Amino acid sequence: MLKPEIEDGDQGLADPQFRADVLAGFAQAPRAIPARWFYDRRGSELFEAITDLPEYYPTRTERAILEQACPEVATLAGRGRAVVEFGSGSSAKTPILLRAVAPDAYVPIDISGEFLRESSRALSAQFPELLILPFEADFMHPITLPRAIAAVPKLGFFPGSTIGNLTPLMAVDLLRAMRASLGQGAMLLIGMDRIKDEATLVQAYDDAQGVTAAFNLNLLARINRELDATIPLDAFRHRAIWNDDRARIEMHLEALHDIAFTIDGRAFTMAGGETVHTENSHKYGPRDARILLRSGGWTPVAEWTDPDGLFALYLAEAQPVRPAP
Ligand code: AVI
Repeated sequence: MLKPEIEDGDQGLADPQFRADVLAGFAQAPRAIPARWFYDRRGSELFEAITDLPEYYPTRTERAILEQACPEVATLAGRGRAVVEFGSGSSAKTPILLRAVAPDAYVPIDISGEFLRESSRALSAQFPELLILPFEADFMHPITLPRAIAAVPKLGFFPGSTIGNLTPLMAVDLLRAMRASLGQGAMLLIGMDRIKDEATLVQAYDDAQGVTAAFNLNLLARINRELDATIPLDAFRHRAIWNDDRARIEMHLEALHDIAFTIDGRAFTMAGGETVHTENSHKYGPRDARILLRSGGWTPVAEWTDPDGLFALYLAEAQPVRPAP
């Protein structure tokens, strides 16, 4: 992920990429660690808890939009497609789409094989007639989908506003990769969170129960556990800030006072007030979303929102590949 990567989260060999990202992230200015490292087992549990919070409107709002929109999606997409879900995770919203579209096949793609197999098993109990082809892959780059669906037109599914966790430049790269992976004639159903008043946005990422704070701080606990680090957790606080210029919520971990610690034997210091930037969650107005889709090689064909305009779902079709000029 972009999406939850389930790992032991215990001792044992740390992922070399995790070590490299953390060491580089603490050494650079401003300090920053990629958000994908939130999702060890504890982080994934905390994210699930976030999706149930009263302040975190995106999950329940998108679910309601899907319930209303999926019959129309089925009409617009037509029969005989294969649904390909990117970063399927627990496939929580998938049954709504599968029931409406009745696809020829369902291909959940996730970077975590264990998670993928677990959720595919659960889904096949619910849809015993459906051909389910779990596919373990990093979908940030174009991928070759299973041969069994080579001749079938695809309907990509990317719910959750996970696209918002990428910078616009990376989001365009991802949309282009999806178009390359899904091929000619493909369609894409994608959720994007909308720009709205600052208070609603900040509360969604800084809830009263402190679950999002625990999710953010768990990254430091994971670094201590897996990279033999000595970061004093109680010397940090969670911050959620609306960056209006970039139309995004930023999550940071702020040092409360001057501190010194080691990570994998390397010494670091931070001054009180300094932060580590841990996540971006970009929000898109209706025009922004359509421009983003077009830049990524997709033509919007329909969009749905909730009565309060909090969240939006877009159906788009792959722009045909034209020979130059
Ligand atoms: C996974 N992603 C879409 C969530 C979001 O809203 O950006 C991650 C999240 N971070 C804090 N709360 C939720």
